[in-house]
Amino acid sequence: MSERLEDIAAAMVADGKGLLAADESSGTIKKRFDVIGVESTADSRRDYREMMFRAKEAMTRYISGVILYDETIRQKAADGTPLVDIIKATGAIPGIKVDAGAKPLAGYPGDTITEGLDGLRERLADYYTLGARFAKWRAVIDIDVAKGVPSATSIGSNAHALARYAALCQEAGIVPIVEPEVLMDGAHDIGTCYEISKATLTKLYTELYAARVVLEGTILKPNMVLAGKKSGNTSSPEEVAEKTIKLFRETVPAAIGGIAFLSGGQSDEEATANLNAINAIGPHPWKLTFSYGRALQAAPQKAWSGKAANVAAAQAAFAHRAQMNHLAALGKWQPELEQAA
Ligand code: 5MM
Repeated sequence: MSERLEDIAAAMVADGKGLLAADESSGTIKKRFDVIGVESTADSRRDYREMMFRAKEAMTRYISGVILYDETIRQKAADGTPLVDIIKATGAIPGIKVDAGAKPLAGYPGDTITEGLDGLRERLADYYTLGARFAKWRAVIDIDVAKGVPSATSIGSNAHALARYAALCQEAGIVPIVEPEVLMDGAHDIGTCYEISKATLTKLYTELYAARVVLEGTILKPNMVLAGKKSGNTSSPEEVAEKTIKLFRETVPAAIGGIAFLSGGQSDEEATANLNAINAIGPHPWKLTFSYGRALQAAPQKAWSGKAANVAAAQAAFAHRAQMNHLAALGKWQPELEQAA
């Protein structure tokens, strides 16, 4: 495969394909395993992820790349094959989460800043050797308007960190996924999500230009424009699509390599329906696909439940979700296809 950043980015958003976000840090994967009653150990995490990476239909047909966690990129399958080699054999590209998580922003209660820049140049060189050709850094922007969250300082600091990360990635021959996630956890309405997302993306691209990041060799991983979960309102896919595309047309340069959404706590089917509605009102200046964690993994996780006997059923559940999102990335999904399955 070509090693040019633009070509890697283009392959990540190839028609009808998207990314599997399997980069849960140890704390997050433990929470997921608690739900299915599985103890989180290095071996159980390996078995679970091996199950997905060996899901041939899902991986070869619908998945362009996998975002890994530091532990996983170094792990070997039960038979000794490096997990990275299993991913590569399916045609998917291995990627790596390189941020060190969102920490409280000093002086700004309720805001966070994502850490991980110190030593990043050296870590990227190591990850390149291990096979990673793209990376991910997630900034977290919460919304609590009454408390002045997010502050302009938080948006600015996170955008600046994303830009420094992105420049270091490109220096290392690695495509940066820039993920400024405006959380959907609050009680805000859809208009507030739109406004905060607009401020966030505007600042992000100002910083990326200033850092001399080559936009063609980047992927944006954004939230969709949605009402907050605690608002009690669910926006229709048509409204989500209309507002999300309006936002991107105003703030996201056409030059970038592509857009791969996070699911952010939407249900599996909601994340698929919204992606589909977004693509159905195209054509757009960018490819728009998925980079889902929870919305791709909830079903296979439940089907697997830590039992080797359930591997085939879990792989089938993963293939189904991946296929539904493949169709949504093409704007060809229909709700009836869910029932048919
Ligand atoms: C897979 O979830 C990632 C979790 O990261 P932490 O364990 O460090 O919290 C997360 O960054 C994820 O890649 C994106 O948020 C997209 O995942 P969702 O579940 O929102 O689609």
